[in-house]
Amino acid sequence: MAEPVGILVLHGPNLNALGTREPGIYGTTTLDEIDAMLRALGKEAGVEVQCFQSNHEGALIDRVQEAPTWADGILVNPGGFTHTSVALRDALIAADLPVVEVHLSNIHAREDFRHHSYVSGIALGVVCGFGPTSYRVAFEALADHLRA
Ligand code: DHK
Repeated sequence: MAEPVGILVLHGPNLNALGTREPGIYGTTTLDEIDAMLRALGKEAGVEVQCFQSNHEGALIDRVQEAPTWADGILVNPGGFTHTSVALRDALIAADLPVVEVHLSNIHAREDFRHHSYVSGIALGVVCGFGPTSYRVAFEALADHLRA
């Protein structure tokens, strides 16, 4: 029988405020609702899912460093750290797990500073622009990759 698959879901700064934060851009779905959807998808697919949000770069990096002890892949919305964090990128490279980057909004249709991501170049793939559906598509793509 195949080994169970584990996916770490990481959410960066300000994503705890989903639901009320700039609803015209990020929608009204809360982070708890997104995490519940991902856990349900994981349950259906036999994938262990652990979700973690932090507003602190170091706390996110700590989780990435621990991930290889139990996870097979990482789904990450780094929030604003997408566009600033060499340190998070370095941690993801060192963890040596497949990474899928996800964003609710289409970062390429927004301000210029959001067009560059430190994560995209080391990611298996990127899904952005579809609100909570971005997470579902990204999760399924990562789970399929891990099962293949
Ligand atoms: C979330 C954020 O917090 C922003 O800083 C990014 C991303 C976009 C999102 O669309 O999920 O630029």
